[in-house]
Amino acid sequence: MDTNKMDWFREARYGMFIHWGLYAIPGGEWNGVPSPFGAEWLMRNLQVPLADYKQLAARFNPVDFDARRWVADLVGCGMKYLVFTAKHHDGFCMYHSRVSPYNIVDATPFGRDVVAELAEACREAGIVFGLYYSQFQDWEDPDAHGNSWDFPDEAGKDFERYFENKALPQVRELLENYGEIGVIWFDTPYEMPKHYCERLRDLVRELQPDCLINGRIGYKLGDYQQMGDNGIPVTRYPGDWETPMTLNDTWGYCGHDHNWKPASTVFRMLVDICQRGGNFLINVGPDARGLFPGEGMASLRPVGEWLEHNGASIYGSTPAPDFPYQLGWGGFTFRGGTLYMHVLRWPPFPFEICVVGLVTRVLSGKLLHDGTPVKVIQSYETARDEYRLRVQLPELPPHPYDTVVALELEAPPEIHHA
Ligand code: JFZ
Repeated sequence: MDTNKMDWFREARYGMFIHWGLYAIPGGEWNGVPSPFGAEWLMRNLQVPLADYKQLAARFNPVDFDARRWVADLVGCGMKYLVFTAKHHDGFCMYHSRVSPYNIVDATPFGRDVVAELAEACREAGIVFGLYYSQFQDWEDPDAHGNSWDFPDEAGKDFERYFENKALPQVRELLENYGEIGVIWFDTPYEMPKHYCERLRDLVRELQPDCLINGRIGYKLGDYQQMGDNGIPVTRYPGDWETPMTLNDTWGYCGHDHNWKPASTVFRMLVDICQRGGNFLINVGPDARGLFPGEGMASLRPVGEWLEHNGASIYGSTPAPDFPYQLGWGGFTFRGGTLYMHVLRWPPFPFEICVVGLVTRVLSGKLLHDGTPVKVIQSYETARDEYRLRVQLPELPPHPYDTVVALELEAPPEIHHA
């Protein structure tokens, strides 16, 4: 892939996904019945009649929505890009669409263009702005995929009509009316015929050639590989890729889902993903007032504080070479001649980590966050044909979740498998 186009993506490594729409109002429950799986799937999971679901629009008035505060929170959490749901599967648009009146400006008392306000707030903050668009599923449209309860006559559906009258013109207006878009994040292409996916790809290339297309456009037409939801590769994974991750167990706001991932898990996932060469896109589902769930943010804020002094080990990082052994203490990332050890599990007395296999000479070692020198001893054991690196750490971990040791190397890291 064209390196200029991917540069911001590879530098960012860490982004915020935001799922926000009419589904934030029911918050995962309809007439007292909880929706299985994602709260944003409530309409389909509980087969809510479109006529009933649409009435949510008249109630949507998120008086606490403040785009600049959202973006300030995102920046404070150390993220470098935002992907926001312009239209999810329910077909409701969180921007002023001229294609469909089923949108936040024309159909709600709120009447403001959330995508426009977020685009501006991201521009002001230097954050890359991306848009999620559900191109195949649209439960408001009689010809799109997905609403089999209001529109049961599958044979009578004319996908071409939906594509020409809604999906394609909406992708066009998103790319024409909101400035520079960093990524168009398509989703659930399912059985969408390839030629439609190619037309979407061509439209993005025509209107904003530098806008990335994620893997869920289908048929490998995207600029990077999209992992399955919450899918982290078990080993280093080639090329550019991104893991989308829920913070609890749902993308849209769900009032009864308190299964928040603790900060320790977010740290581990960030290291796991970056050490294998990917981007981490973690989700926040704001409530119907436009507020981020405080419980979830409590897991994200410590990562942002940590990144202020350890960001060099994440932003722009690349995978370290594969070591021959699983690293029980954490993992390595690499950038610009420095190998970063992410120590997630502090060693017991004598507080030393031994790594086997690094041939390259280490010129110096230090704690990344404050520069405290760290003693490094390297040796080669002939009989076992083993290169051993011993890193001697302080008794107590300076950080509760991830202490980073920066090892300046004499040359690019060479690994030896005995
Ligand atoms: C899709 C959406 O249905 C969901 O609501 C959310 O927006 C998520 C980010 O994307 O869900 C998926 C899509 C693909 C997979 C799993 C869930 N997958 O490939 O495993």
